[in-house]
Amino acid sequence: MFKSLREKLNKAVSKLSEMVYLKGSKGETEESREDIEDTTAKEKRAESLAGDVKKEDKKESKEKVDKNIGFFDRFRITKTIKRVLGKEVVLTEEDVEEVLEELELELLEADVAYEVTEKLIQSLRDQLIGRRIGPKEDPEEVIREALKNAIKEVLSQKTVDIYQVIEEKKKRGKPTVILFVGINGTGKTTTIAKLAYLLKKKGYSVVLAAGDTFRAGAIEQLEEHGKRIGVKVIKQQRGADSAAVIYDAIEHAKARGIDVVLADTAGRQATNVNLMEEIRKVVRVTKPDLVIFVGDALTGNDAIIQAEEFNKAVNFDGVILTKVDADAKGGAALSIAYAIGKPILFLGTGQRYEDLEEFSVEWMIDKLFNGRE
Ligand SMILES: Nc1nc2c(ncn2[C@@H]2O[C@H](COP(=O)(O)OP(=O)(O)OP(=O)(O)O)[C@@H](O)[C@H]2O)c(=O)[nH]1
Ligand SMILES: [Mg+2]
Repeated sequence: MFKSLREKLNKAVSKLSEMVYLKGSKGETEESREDIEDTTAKEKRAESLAGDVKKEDKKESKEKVDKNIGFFDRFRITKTIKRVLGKEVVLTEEDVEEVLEELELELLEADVAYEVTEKLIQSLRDQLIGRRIGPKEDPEEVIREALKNAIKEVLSQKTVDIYQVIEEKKKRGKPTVILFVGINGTGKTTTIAKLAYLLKKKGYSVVLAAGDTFRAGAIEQLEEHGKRIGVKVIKQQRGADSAAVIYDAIEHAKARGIDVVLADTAGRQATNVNLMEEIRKVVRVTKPDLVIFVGDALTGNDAIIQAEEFNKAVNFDGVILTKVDADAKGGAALSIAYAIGKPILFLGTGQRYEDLEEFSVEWMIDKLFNGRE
C-alpha cells in the first residue's frame, strides 16, 4: 500500500537531512583538518629534532603519518555517519530547492494532484527555509515532521461523523439514508456490503436498496452479499426506477424501525448526461442524509476528475476510496480530499467484508511513513 509514495517521501527526507549533516559538519571537518596539519607539523618537528634519522626512515615515518591521516579522516567520516551535527545549521532556499523540485516531480509521478503537490511543496518551503537546526536536534526528525505537517494540512478536511448522523436520526425515530454514487466498477456494491457488515457489528440494523436497476446481475450481486452478511435487500425488477426502489427501502426501514438504509446505484460515466440527470433525480426524490462518492484509488488522478464531476452533479458529502490495498502510488488517497474539499470517510483495503478502514489523518501518516509492504 502506497509503496512508491512512501519511498519518494523517505528519499526526500534522507536527501534533505543528508544536506543538513553535510552543512553542519563542515566547520568540524575544517577544524579536524587543522588538527591533522598540526599533528603533521609536530611530527615533522620531532623528526628534524632527532637529526640523525636516515632518509629511508624519514620516508617510512611520512607513510606512517599519511596512514594516520587517512585513518583520522575515516574516523571523522564515521562520526558524520553517526549523525551528530557539529554546529547549528540554518536552512536556506538554495539548500532545499533542488530536493524540493525533485520531490515535486516525483509527487506528480505518484498521481498526487497538481494543486496538492504545489501546496505540499510550498508548505515545506515555508517550514524549512530559515529553519535553524541545532546540534541537539535530529535533522531527520525535523525534516520528517515538516513533511508530516504538510501532509496533515492537505488531509485535514472537515469530516463527517457517520455514527453521529445515525444517532441523531435514530433519536428522531428516522432511518439514516446513505446513497452511493460513482463510475462503473469502482467498488460501490462491495463497499455497501462492507459498511453494512461494519454497522451491523456496531449494533445497528441495516437494509440495502438494490438501486442499480441498470446493469445485468447487479440486483443478484447485492442479494448475494445480503445473504452472506444477513441483511435484507429491497429490490424490484431490472429496469425499474432506481429512485422508486430506494424510496421503497426507506419506507420499509421507517415501518420496521431500521436504523440505516444503504442504497446502491448503477455505475455511470460523468460524461453520460442522461445518467447524471438520473442520479440527480434519485437524490431529489430520496433525500439521502449522506451521499458518498466511491472512487477507485488505482485510477489516480482520474478518480479526482470523476469526483469533481459527481460533486458538481450531486454535491456529495464524503468519499470512500477503494482498492488502496493494490495501490502502490497513493496519489489519489493523498489528494482527493483537498482537491474536492470533501473528506475521505473510509478506505477499501481488500476484498473481504472486514477490509474497510475508517480514514484518519494519523492512519494515512502512519501508512506513508511506517508502512511495510
Ligand atoms: N482489492 C480490492 N478490490 C476491491 C475493493 N473494493 C472492491 N473491489 C473489487 O472491485 C470489483 C468491483 O466491485 P463492485 O463492488 O462490483 O463495483 P461497483 O462499483 O459496484 O461496480 P458497478 O456496479 O459495475 O458499477 C470487485 O471485483 C470487487 O471485489 C477493495 O477495496 N480492494
Ligand atoms: Mg455495483
